[in-house]
Amino acid sequence: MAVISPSRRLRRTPFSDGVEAAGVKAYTVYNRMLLPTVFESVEADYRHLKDHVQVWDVAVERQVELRGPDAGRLMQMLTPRDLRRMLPGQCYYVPIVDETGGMLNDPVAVKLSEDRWWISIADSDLLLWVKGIANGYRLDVLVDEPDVSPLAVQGPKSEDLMARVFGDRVRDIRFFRFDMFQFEGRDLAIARSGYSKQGGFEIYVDGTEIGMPLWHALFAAGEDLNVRAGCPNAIERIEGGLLSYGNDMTDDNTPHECGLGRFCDTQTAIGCIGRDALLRVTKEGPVQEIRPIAIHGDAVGPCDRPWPIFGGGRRVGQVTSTAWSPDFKTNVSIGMVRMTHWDPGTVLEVECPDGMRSATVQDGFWL
Ligand code: THG
Repeated sequence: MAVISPSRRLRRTPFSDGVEAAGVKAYTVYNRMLLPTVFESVEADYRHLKDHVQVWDVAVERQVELRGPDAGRLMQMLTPRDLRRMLPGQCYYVPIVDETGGMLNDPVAVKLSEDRWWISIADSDLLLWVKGIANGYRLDVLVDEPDVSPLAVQGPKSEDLMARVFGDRVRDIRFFRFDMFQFEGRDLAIARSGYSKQGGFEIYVDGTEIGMPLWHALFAAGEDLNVRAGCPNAIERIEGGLLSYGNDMTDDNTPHECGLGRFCDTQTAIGCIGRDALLRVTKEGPVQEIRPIAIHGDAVGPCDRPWPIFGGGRRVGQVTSTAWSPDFKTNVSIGMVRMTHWDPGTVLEVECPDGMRSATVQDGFWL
């Protein structure tokens, strides 16, 4: 593969200097920004993530900030998850849907106060949709992208590393909650969250200037913990069933098809723009749903286009993410499967680049 040409459109992050010094080997583009994908190798990064602690430049998780008296009302217009009981200090994983109930994004909503929210977005231009809604409905709210860049600290030793830099109070942060901490005199929100199942934190770095100082402080404090630069790991996130917007689902899918029905309260999410559509399509339940699928045989390459799934000679779905798992000794994958073939144990055929392979619907993700 060729390299990516640098340009202003392809944004660097506050941590890009550190990422380069750490020897990044590959990037992807996410929200028009660089996202590292490989440091040593995907397999070596995976092993290190599961055994030690990594610092991830996930600045690509851009924030859409809502500020003003109508911020809460606007937030509820965007999602079918009922936000009425959400308190400042909480984070919610929220499907965002359009007027047809199609998924526009699957961000983490961060409630800073009653009238200030961050929407920590996956890879789609959500800012434009949110600005359109705010202006079209003449809401009293400011919508913009602040200079806030998440830095994730992930892995089994992440709590010890974070305590060294921010104090023992980080140990008290509960899952999907955040609290405020100081670094070099600046206030930072730190949440117990992150795009891995290994445990960890996300630091919402407010201001590009403190990006590299914080990066260096984490590495200096974690030398004896074997801290390394890392990134969301393809193998680990498929094993854990963490979905990737644009890969595993698009605006053609409802949250229910994506297995995100547990994050929808469509009856009570009054004001949600996709509510009527979702009430209609969810009455009978989805006819296809995301499933963990083991693809048999030796390691298949990464899935860069949907791979058709067949059952009984008919097309019954598609595989959208794959990786060879060293721990489970199989190709772990995520696919969308029609209801006639989605039961655990169902044997399928997947059209992989190197030919047809047999595959089995799993009864859960691998974690
Ligand atoms: N953190 C933050 N922003 C993000 C991501 C993140 N934006 C982009 C992307 N990741 C959004 N997608 C996800 C997908 C899964 C999760 C978070 C964001 C996730 N899911 C957990 C799970 O499924 O087990 C927990 C969900 C819950 O119980 O609430 O963490 O990672 N800031």
